[in-house]
Amino acid sequence: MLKLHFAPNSRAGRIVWLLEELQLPYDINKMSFHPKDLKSDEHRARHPLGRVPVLEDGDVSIFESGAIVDYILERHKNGGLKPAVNDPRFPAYLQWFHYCEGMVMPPVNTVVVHTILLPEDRRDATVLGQAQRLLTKALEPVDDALAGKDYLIGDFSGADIMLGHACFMANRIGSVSDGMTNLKAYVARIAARPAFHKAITLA
Ligand SMILES: N[C@@H](CCC(=O)N[C@@H](CS)C(=O)NCC(=O)O)C(=O)O
Repeated sequence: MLKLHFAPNSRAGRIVWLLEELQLPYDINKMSFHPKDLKSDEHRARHPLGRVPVLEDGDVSIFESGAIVDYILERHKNGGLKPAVNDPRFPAYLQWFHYCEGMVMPPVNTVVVHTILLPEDRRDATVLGQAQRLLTKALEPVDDALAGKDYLIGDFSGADIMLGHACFMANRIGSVSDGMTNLKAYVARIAARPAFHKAITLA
């Protein structure tokens, strides 16, 4: 049985979302988003930085949300929700899948740190402003790519599990402007998926 190490309001939601979309059975270890759980010796043995998500599957223990999504799709869904290597949509799939952690999440992290996580006297308005501008720039190509499409490569795929979740988070912190109409509609479309709703409301 797959076992997911989870904390609420985190990237672990991506894995719950995927498992729910695929209707795969899984166990869940719910931790609090707090150092007492995440930085415990027990959890550091699973993830050297004490982060989530971590997935266990028999003898396998794997971290990094993108790696986990790909692992599940390859080992447990026979490539479902992922185009085949010779499919014309494969390059776009890879691109948007990796654009999530590569380009969108770094400024999302900085915005969250300087608006929520740090105590007020340690927040830096200059750093925050830079991250917000960078995030807007990073989201513009996603808005463009979604013109005339419901999902990033047309059909719903693992790329949406990654980047769609990041876009939802970016919207939640107020970084998706009303002018990004394709992206706004995309976030609403994702939020309406029952599996996503289950993942995002899991506490
Ligand atoms: N690139 C990693 C990022 C993992 C990560 O930073 N997770 C956050 C939650 S979204 C975390 O565990 N933070 C706890 C901490 O930094 O103490 C992934 O995609 O899994």
